[in-house]
Amino acid sequence: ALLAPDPTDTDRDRRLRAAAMRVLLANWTGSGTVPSRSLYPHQWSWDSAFIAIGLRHLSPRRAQRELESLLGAQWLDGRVPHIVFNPAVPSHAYFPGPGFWRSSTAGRRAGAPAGVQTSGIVQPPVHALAAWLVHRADPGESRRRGFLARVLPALEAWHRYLETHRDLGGQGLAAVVHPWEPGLDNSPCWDRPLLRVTPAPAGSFRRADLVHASAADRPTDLDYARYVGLAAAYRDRGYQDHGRGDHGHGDAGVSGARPSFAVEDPGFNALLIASEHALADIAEALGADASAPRRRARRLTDALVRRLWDRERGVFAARDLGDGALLPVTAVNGLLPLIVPGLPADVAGALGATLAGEHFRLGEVHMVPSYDLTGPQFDAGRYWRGPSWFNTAWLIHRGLRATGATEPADRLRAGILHDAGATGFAEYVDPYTGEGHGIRDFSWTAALTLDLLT
Ligand code: 2M8
Repeated sequence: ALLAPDPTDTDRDRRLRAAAMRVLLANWTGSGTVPSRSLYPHQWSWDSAFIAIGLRHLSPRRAQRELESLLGAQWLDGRVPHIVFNPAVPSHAYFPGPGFWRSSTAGRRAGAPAGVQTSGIVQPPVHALAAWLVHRADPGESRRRGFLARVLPALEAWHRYLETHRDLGGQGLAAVVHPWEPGLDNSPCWDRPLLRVTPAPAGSFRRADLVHASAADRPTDLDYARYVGLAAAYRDRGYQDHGRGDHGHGDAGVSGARPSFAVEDPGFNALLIASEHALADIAEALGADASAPRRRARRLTDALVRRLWDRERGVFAARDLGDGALLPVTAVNGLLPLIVPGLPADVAGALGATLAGEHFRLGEVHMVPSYDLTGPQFDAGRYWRGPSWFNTAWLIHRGLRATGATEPADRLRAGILHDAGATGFAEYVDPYTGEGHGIRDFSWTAALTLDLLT
């Protein structure tokens, strides 16, 4: 009964909608939205995309500006940075801040903007999908502001960056070079590839997150030492990649040719594919030729299935480019290809079965756990090592709905709304108890709740 949809619960929905709007209004800074006033006081890349998807129901114009302000910090090589720093926020409020990334100097060769400070890594490309959904919320307002025409070139350049510079495996998929890039920071997926990364010396940096969240809910100090060591090495290489699009390969003065962490992630690539389809929809809406993005989406889908589908386990897996092996870890990123339009029917069917099986237990636990409930690393409260998150649940809900799996989609929707309301828009929840973890009034939780209510 816990997760059963209740169509009569309209009062609850009204209150929840108003509360979600209040969170989005409070976290709006004038040109974008912070994920959280306390823990994440800057603009984050994939957060902004999810936030825009909710904000479109509150203010289509604000939703457009959310995406425009993020894309305004794009680098000349096409990358959209994972954080755009707000200069008004004190430097001790978040680590690693602008003084660590030094984008405008260390990122000069890659074309980092001069007028704004950003990080140098990326996050999943949900932006074209978000732009398309924002347009559809109010096509008149979108056309008046020339929204699609304005964002299309930036989105094209962003996808081109990922499909060339980041094709580190040479097989047509985008690789991530830091565990922060797929957005599932401390997922057990990255434990093995991270063993090759030299941790930054203890005491060489100072975490800011533990001021706002419990240590048991966050990555460990050793995780952080590796995150910092890896990011510093990328920065010291001038944020140069060595994929198909890079001419700087082997240049004098650029040390450490290959990243020590390089992984093809199924979630990241699934979102890229969904966004290529959205780019095609955007091109069609502008009366332009949509065949190139559709072709790219098909090629990426073939590569995704060929490279990352683990038929035996019935789930997608990340591929470690360090040794070329498929990582034997079952986690929520392996389910995200459910959102890929035109996924082979047997693959989609197997994913649905996995979702319902012992590893994720859809309908029996709260939302969708971030990691295998039966896995040896499972931890119900620690960040991406078990807790259920609202953005991944929203994506899986969307995939289920699109593939006609109405009954599980309805249950998941009801579960998301219940958990959002019961926890005050928590960042993540314990899949067994539903207890909120991390911070509250978290923006994408509020935004995606609002989207499901509309
Ligand atoms: C978390 O990651 C940041 C680093 O990017 C952090 O821990 O400081 C992740 O949950 C990530 O997916 C999310 O985008 C970010 C902001 O909400 O927080």
